[in-house]
Amino acid sequence: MILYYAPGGCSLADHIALIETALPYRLIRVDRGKRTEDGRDFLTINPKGLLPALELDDGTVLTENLAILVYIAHRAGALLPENGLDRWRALEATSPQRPPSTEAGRPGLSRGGSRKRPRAHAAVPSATRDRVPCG
Ligand SMILES: N[C@@H](CCC(=O)N[C@@H](CS)C(=O)NCC(=O)O)C(=O)O
Repeated sequence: MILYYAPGGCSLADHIALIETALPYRLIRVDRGKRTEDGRDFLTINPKGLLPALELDDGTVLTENLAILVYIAHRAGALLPENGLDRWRALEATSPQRPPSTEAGRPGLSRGGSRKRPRAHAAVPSATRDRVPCG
């Protein structure tokens, strides 16, 4: 799988989920001009132009953070309980995630990331935190 990401954006949640589940993946960074680090027009990958996007091994591209997070959890059989209130609480906790920059009223893909949200940052297990280059 390939996670298209930008530093400090909502793709960080998917990156953490990939690390936590130990599924194989690689990262491709997308810049503000919607160009991938390997020189492609990101709009050919996600015509909505938004991150995150997850490219599956067969080339299918999933978009929308919640869908991607549930896909990763389903694929790994981890992170999201199958039944019970814990399942709905996990989705409840996931839904409001958004880039810190939009919380401040500015558009996404800006810098700052989890440094502006020390409590959220602290909630990420340190072993995972140390491996995330985009937070
Ligand atoms: N509904 C989308 C929203 C994604 C979104 O807003 N992504 C931001 C980064 S966190 C983005 O790509 N912004 C770039 C832009 O607005 O051009 C989702 O949940 O995945």
